[in-house]
Formats: sequence, structure tokens, C-alpha cells
Amino acid sequence: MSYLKEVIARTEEKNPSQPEFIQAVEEVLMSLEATVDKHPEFVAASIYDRIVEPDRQIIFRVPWVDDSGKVQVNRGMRVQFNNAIGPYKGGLRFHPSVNIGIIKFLGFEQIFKNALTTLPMGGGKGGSDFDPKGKSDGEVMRFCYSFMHELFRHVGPDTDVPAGDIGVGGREIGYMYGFYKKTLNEHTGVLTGKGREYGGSLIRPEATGYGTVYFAAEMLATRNDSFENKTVIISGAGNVAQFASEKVLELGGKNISFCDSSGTIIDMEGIDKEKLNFVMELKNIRRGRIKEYVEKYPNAVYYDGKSVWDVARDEGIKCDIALPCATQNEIHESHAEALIKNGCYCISEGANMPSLPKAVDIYLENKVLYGPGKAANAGGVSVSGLEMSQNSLKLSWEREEVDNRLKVIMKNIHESSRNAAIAYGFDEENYVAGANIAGFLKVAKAMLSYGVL
Ligand code: NDP
Ligand code: 2IT
Repeated sequence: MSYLKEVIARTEEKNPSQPEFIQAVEEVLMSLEATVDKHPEFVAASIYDRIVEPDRQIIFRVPWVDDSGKVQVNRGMRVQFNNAIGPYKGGLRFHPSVNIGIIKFLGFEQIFKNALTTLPMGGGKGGSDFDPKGKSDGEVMRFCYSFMHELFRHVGPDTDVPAGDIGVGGREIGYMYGFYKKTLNEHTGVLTGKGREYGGSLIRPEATGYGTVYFAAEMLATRNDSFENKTVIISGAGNVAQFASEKVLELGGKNISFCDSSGTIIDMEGIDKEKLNFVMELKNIRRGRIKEYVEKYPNAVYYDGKSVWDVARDEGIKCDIALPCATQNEIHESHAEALIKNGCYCISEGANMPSLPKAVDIYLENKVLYGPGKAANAGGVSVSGLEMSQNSLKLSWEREEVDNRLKVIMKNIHESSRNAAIAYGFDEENYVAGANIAGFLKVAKAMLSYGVL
């Protein structure tokens, strides 16, 4: 058995019932064989075994009172995975499916993603099995206060800086930041994704979706191609999906889909600015379901209970580019095969680990331009990093300045992934290996400098 397979086997044994975490570890380590040969010092210092073990995991009770006066109890958690290159940094996810294995997979991915951004940020992730869906603003507020009532003692602007993820947007960040500020009597950049009025950065809401499209544009440019006149399929209907759709439109492409966990809409005429504004209002203000899209735009079709990828496969829908922006493991082998058969040749992941390993194999075998999440969706955390910089400087930058920095960062991530792939003997278009190697090397070298800690 190879050295890294042994590391994976040990990790599996120590972390039973955490399939998403093991999947993420396997995906990263299986790209790193070449680093074992080139860097015997990493093996000597057991860097691989150390990097798969979080620095610490905090799990806590979150009690709160619902609108009927009943006491509810959720579980909160924060995994501070690795701070070799900067303070822990990563989102908070509020979704009923959240468990420690999912938070560890996200935290592990975050280490390498953050290293790729060129900014000094370590990896962390947190969240709760709380479901914000169907809750009143008051209930969400009381939950967020209770969550922060414990989390505040573990985070800080130079220690650990959480942000949003699924189920955590501007509203939730506002409640949590307010509670932190009041508790510590301190206005510091402890969270990112804050409102503009109290220290948030322009472009942070847009950053993940825009960045995913910028990354795809970089990949396309290597083949003298662009978004112009391309048909695009997007999954999800939340923060990342909405702003990916906006940027696709700006670059001359046509997005034809959105979905949520209830179903999918397909609009073959394309989702223009007016329709996108409707989706933003529906999802962000009224907090409704995507199904309502077809009531407003009857030429579109709603598929109940099906993901975008199911619909694309079963209806044979053609597209050039796919941007998965919903959740992990949404694209299975049969979806990947159908996408390629129907003409898709570029996939850029706004979500974290949306493609199952078999689907990734199919992309690579078919020479699809494939940007894995840790590279393609790094725009969000990058602008979080820029929000931290602005908070430290006690300044705020203009929209253009932040957007230009975001573009440069996405370009750099694309280039460093490509260069690492070439340097370690992979095809230049193997962004999976390239991103894993480039991210890993930075963190591993920093860990080595500290000795055995
Ligand atoms: P949101 O909560 O804003 O939106 C999530 C969207 O995905 C919703 O439409 C939701 O539908 C759908 N979704 C979530 N879970 C499922 C599921 N199990 N099955 C089907 N649909 C689902 O989250 P974001 O847009 O912020 O996050 C989307 C993805 O992007 C996640 O993978 C996240 O980790 C990743 N990401 C987010 C970043 C950010 O800055 N926000 C940064 C980098 C990555 P429903 O409303 O029905 O739940
Ligand atoms: O997965 C991610 O990169 C995020 N949810 C954003 C993290 C952040 O700190 O902005």
C-alpha cells in the first residue's frame, strides 16, 4: 500500500461514520503522491497525518425559545482545522443535515482553498443542525444570539473569523455580530459578510458567484473561448447561484435554470435581469420556493422533487457550461455522463464538493474544463480576506477596487493550479491535482517551519 493510502486508512479508522470527511481527505491526498517523492521531509515530519487532524473541534448546546414559548435545543460546532498560515477562516452552515463529519469535510477543504487565495488565512468551519427555513426573524435572532453566546469565547479577529455558508446570510451575520459586539463591547472584524453599514465589504455578497464565473472564464480563455452566447445550467437558488447567474448574463451567456431542495425550474428563454431580480426578491426577502417562478413566468417549466442534474439527464437538456452552486454530492456518475453527452465541456464549482468522485473521473477522462470547488469558489473567502484587511485598516474600498482584486486573485488561483499541475507531472488542465498540490505545499511548508506542534 502506498504511504498516502496508509494515511487515508488510518484517517478512516479514526473517523468512522464521517463519509464526507473521508471523501474530501481521499480526494486531496490521492493528488499528493508526487509530493511524497519530492519532499521526504514532509513524510519525516508526518505532515500528512497531522494535516488531516483538526487543531481542535468545539461542540456545544444551543438552546433557544421558539415563538410558541417552547424551548428548542440545537447542536452548534466549530472546527478549527489548521492555522499554519493565518487565523482560522471559514463559513458557518445552518442546515438540518449538519453534523461533525460534514463540518470537518468543509473545514479540511477550506485549508487548501484559503492557501490558494494568496491571503493569510487558515482553515475552519462551523455551523448547526438548526433549520432557518420557516422560522420567524425573531426565532432566527434568538437562535443566533444563543449560538454566539458560546462561540464568542472561541473566535476573534486574529484567532478565528467565521462567515456565511448555506443558511447563513446577511441577516444571520447581523444578529451574530451584534451579539458579539454587545458582549465584548468591541467593534472588530470577528465575522465577515457583515452589512455595509457596520464594516462589511462591497462585493462580498457577489464574490463567490462572480469568482466561480471568473474562474470558468479563465479556463475557457486557455482554449480561446468565452461565455459569449453559451447556454449555462446553474443549480441552487441561493447566494452563490444568484450572483453566478448575474455574472453569466454580464458576460453574454444564457443561464436557463435554478433549483432548491424542492425542485427545479428550466427557462429555455434564459433568465434575464428582470427574472433574476424576481428570484432574488423571492429567495432573499420573501424566502419563498423556486416553484413560484413558473407562476410568474409560465413559459418556464417546474420539475417537482428533481435536481437540475436529474432534469438535465432525463430531459436531455443541452448546455455548454455547468455551474453547480447548491450543495455537496449533487452530481452523480449518470448526471456527469449525461451532461457531457449533451455537450457540456466546462464545469466550475460554486458549491463545495458538489461532484461525487466518479463524476470527477468522468470529467477528467473526457477532458472537460473542470474547476474544483476549492479553486473555483475561492472568491467568497478571498473577499472575506479583503474585508478583514479593510477592517484592520479601518478603511473601505470602492466596488471597482474590490472587484479588480477579486479578478486578480481568481486569475492567480487559475495560474498557480495550472503551474503546480505541470510541475508535478500532471496534464496542465488537471486543476484537481494542481489546486490540491499548490494549496497543500504552502500549508505544509509553514507547518514544517514550526517544528512539531
Ligand atoms: P444558500 O443557503 O444561500 O443557498 C443554498 C441553495 O442550495 C438553496 O437554493 C438551497 O435550497 C439549495 N440546497 C441546499 N442544500 C440542498 C440540498 N441538500 N438539496 C438541494 N438543494 C439544496 O447557500 P450558498 O449559496 O451560500 O451556498 C451554496 C453552496 O456554495 C454550498 O455548497 C456552500 O458551501 C458553497 N459556498 C458558499 C460560499 C458563500 O460565500 N456563501 C463560498 C464558497 C462556497 P433550499 O432553500 O431548498 O435549502
Ligand atoms: O466555503 C466557503 O469558502 C465559504 N462559505 C466562505 C467562507 C468565508 O470565510 O468567507
